[in-house]
Amino acid sequence: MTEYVPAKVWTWDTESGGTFASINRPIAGATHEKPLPVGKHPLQLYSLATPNGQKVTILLEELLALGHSGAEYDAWLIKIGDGDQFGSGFVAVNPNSKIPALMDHSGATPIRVFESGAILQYLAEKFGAFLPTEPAARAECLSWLFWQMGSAPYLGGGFGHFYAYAPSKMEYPINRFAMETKRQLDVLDKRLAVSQYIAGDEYTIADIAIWPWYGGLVKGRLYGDSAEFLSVHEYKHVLRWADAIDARPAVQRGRRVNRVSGEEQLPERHDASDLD
Ligand SMILES: N[C@@H](CCC(=O)N[C@@H](CS)C(=O)NCC(=O)O)C(=O)O
Repeated sequence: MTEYVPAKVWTWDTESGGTFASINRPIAGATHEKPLPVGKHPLQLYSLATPNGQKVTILLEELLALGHSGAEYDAWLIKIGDGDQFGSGFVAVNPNSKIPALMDHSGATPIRVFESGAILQYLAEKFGAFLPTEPAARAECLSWLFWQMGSAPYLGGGFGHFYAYAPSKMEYPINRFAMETKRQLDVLDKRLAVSQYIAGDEYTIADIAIWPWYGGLVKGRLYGDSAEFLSVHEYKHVLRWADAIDARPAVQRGRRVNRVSGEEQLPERHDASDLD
């Protein structure tokens, strides 16, 4: 194999290959005019059932299960493989062109929220649920929420990308990101050995943020044979926690919203009955 020698200045003139190569580009902003649809509920979600997308639909379904009828929402499908995230309407809600993105039309002026962690915090504060108010418990919850936001890109963009999506298998990046992913799983395992949920005795937005990624990983739902490759059976406290969250009815509902592959697909959700 010939060694890659970087040019003095990087230019966008080569096809990188691999899954998602067609949507990757080094510039931001809209590529085409496309307004977003708006449904009947105050909360309008534009998303896809990836782990980042599932965080928000799980929280919304949990809020509805608690009786917060104001959390009713329309969930519109953003097909990232087709470049919907580069439409003008979507870019106006999220200048970073990534799902999930939320519009709250409940007040006099619509509010946009992007970045899944910010959306979780916004909704938890709006409805006063799944985010403790006592300062120490709140700090613990937000610390783990931000831990997830900083850590999961090493799992998804690092390990998952090179293990499952890159055009060829390369030992150096797979080794580096497998090591980091296992370190992160051990962080969670040690925490969950002494705590029922991530932030303490209560189920919070920290669990909702972390579960679709790390729960999905130990349940064997991400990146082909990665569960075996990473020996996820070693993380028994993570497995205990992942199973407990998996069993929650709102989690099972939230996971299905905006799903367009596999079983129980539900491209859009506009009413609770769509999931029944
Ligand atoms: N930090 C962001 C990450 C969102 C993200 O990476 N979304 C992916 C899908 S999971 C996406 O929209 N990718 C489309 C693209 O990269 O063009 C968040 O948590 O909301």
